[in-house]
Amino acid sequence: MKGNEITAERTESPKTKQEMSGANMKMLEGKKGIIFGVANDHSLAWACAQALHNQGAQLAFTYQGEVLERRVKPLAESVGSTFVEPCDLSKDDNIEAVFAKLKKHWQSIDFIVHAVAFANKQDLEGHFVDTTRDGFKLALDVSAYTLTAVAKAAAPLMTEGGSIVTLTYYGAEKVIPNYNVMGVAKAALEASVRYLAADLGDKNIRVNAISAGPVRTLAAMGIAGFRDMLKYVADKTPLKRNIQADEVGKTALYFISDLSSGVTGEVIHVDCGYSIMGM
Ligand code: IMJ
Repeated sequence: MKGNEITAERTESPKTKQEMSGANMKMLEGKKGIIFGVANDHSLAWACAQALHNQGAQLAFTYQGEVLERRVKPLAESVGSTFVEPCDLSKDDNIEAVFAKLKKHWQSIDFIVHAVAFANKQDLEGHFVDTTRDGFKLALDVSAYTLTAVAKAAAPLMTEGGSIVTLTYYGAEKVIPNYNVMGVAKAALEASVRYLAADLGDKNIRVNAISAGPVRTLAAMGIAGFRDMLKYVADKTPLKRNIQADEVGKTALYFISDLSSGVTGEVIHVDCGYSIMGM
């Protein structure tokens, strides 16, 4: 036996310096997960997808409606995804259906990226006090409850533990002009992260949120004065700039990889330090 081992060692090709150091070992090789909320190539969900794909993760995607289908399908294809399905997260049967298909496709999954929000346009201008009951319900349903809905559906598939990551914004903590009902929805989302983390911890499922600084995405397009907001924020941050989408992607990679194995229920700010400033 000893002799065989020595022979085997001799016949192995010599390892390069890079291989020896593990520098080309991918962090998410063999990991599988689903990404909700890609709208186009500027989406923070897409930045997460790219960061995870670069580390060897296999990705599934969903879209809502034909317009998004045409945008998401080519993006998904470009990262080798073979699972791209329609899903309206405001419908329980859609969520059930997509996780049933996912179970057939992969048996189990390791992670979820939830990057989904919606409020009526008229509720993102003017005064929060004018929010209607229906507008409030819609914003909280789509932007907050959907995290709990997907966590509940995904937990049985996360047989080896898992990581769930969602996106939030500083408007959950402090009043931001025009963010209005979305601020209340994000506050509910951040509290949901903590309650879900407590519930799912015994299955080794971790739940965390990334509070991203403002970025030019579809979700920010058409927001009155968004350009001015970007400049205002950049001037005030310690780093004197706005964040880039890939910085959110890299933080998602941290949360989904083993690097964050001891972290759950957390909201991390990826905002160039904006939120630490008092004046
Ligand atoms: C959105 C509104 C007001 C101020 C805002 C934003 N700031 C930022 C955003 C400063 C950064 C973007 N953001 C963090 C969001 O969560 C956006 C959510 C959103 C955007 C729209 C636009 C189109 C629409 N409904 C929306 N619902 C949610 O009809």
